[in-house]
Amino acid sequence: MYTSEMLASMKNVEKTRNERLHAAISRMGAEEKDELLQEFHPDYRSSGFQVLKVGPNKGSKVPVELAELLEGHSRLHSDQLDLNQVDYDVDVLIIGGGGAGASAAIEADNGGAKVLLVTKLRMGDANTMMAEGGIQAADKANDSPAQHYLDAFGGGHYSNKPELLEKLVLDGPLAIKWLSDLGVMFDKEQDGTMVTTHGGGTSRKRMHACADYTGAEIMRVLRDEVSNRGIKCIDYAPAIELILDDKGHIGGAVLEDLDSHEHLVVRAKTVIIATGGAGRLHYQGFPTSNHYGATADGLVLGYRIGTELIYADAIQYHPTGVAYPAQIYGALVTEKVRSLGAQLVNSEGQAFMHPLETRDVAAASIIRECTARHKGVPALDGVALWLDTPMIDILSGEGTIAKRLPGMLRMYEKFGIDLRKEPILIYPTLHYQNGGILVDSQAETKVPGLYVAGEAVGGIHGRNRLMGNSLLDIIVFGRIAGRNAAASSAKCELGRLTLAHIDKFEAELKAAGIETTVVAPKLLPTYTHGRQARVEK
Ligand code: MEZ
Repeated sequence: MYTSEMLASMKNVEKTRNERLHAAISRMGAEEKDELLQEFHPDYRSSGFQVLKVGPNKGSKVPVELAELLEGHSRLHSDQLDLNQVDYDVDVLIIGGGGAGASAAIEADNGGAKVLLVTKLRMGDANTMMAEGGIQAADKANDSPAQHYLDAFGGGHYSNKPELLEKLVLDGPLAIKWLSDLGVMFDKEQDGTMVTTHGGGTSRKRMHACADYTGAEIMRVLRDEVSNRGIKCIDYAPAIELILDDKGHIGGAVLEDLDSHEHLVVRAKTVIIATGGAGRLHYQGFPTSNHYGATADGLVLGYRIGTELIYADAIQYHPTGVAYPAQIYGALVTEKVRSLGAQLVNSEGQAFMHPLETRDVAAASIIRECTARHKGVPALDGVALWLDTPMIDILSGEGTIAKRLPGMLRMYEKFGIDLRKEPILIYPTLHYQNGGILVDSQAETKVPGLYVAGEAVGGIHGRNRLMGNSLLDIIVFGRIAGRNAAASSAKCELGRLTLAHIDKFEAELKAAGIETTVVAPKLLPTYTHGRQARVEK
């Protein structure tokens, strides 16, 4: 399956393996990391960013592709719909059907609220489903939430919002228990204790996993729970605009039925944005590990009604995306592969960094190796590095890959590559938006009644998230948002519904001299045939 050029380079990896098995690689110092990031991390490439001219973050830089959407036109005119003609009238509207949305729905239901969950694709089509390696929580005797806090704070370059990070780590053990009680089958030792491993930047083994399909297992259970409770869900119905009431409180959303093109008006006393990430915007041309619907919709909807973004210029490139073969280009190779012993190795068979540096540092280091140091292996249209997977079974015992990484093994087997015997080729892939909408510790934005949970939130992870803290935040903040939205809806009297903010935003665009044909949210990635493709089938 590998080309002759790749096979020649692979010989170097095999030649040095024995020596590398016993040689410890030291971690980089703080100064070295800073220099590396500034020179090689894509967040520092000025051509990838644009300064916003309108909205709450006017004057700040965000990725060019996101700026176009944030400064795009609404899909609606303010007077296009009669907002008295309400299709759904609910207490809590949840926009997004991933782990955060589902957790919020369960807690809002516990709170006695009338809940509606709407999703652009299908319930569970979300980055949650794609998460592989695990979920962090400090629930072992040698660990503590304080230790977890310090790790995440360091990994986030000390920029995490303290009140959000505190909630994350304190609620971590509870989140694992909640998921276990619902039926998530975490990996356990013979005696029933949880199997935990390290992730990049962790000082304790606190990654709980369900083999290498942790997110899929969590989503399976959450989706079942939402369905068993009879919570109303509508698929293929993305929100295309938020609605306010005449006092500036959130009032609901307009949905678009992707089959009929009809608009549906949802009157809601509270709204939770749980729309996930932006990988499908392919910042700076990077491939992505994200699901098909990850187009930053929630950020766009929130921005237009005045919610502020934080760290929208901090993007996570997962160090190990598939670089070969083409059929799975950009897909995630879980960090757990390195937690279990695989090393990153260049074309000459040299290990050039500690395998568990934080993700931003690891991605920048790989890019440096491939560009400035010219030690990449030609793969498809670019260059890549080796991830020496056969080291895992040598270091952790034969059968470890089959047991702990069955999904990864199967994915590569389809293309004739046995990662127990051969290394694999990787390169950074666009994985996560570290930033997002600013919320307080109750998951509420500055717009009363509007909450956010999951990847659409910014600030929890600072400028760089650690592995496994995203599966944790969707549970912790999904539950907080659901609980609070239910409680606040019980006290809410909505005023007259309006879409007047669309005119206000249009006026801002005009005053800033922005002339654009872009309409947002984008809903589906550029390379789609969209609705037509579905109809033609
Ligand atoms: O948190 C993540 O992004 C994660 C678990 C990814 C992975 O490498 O498996």
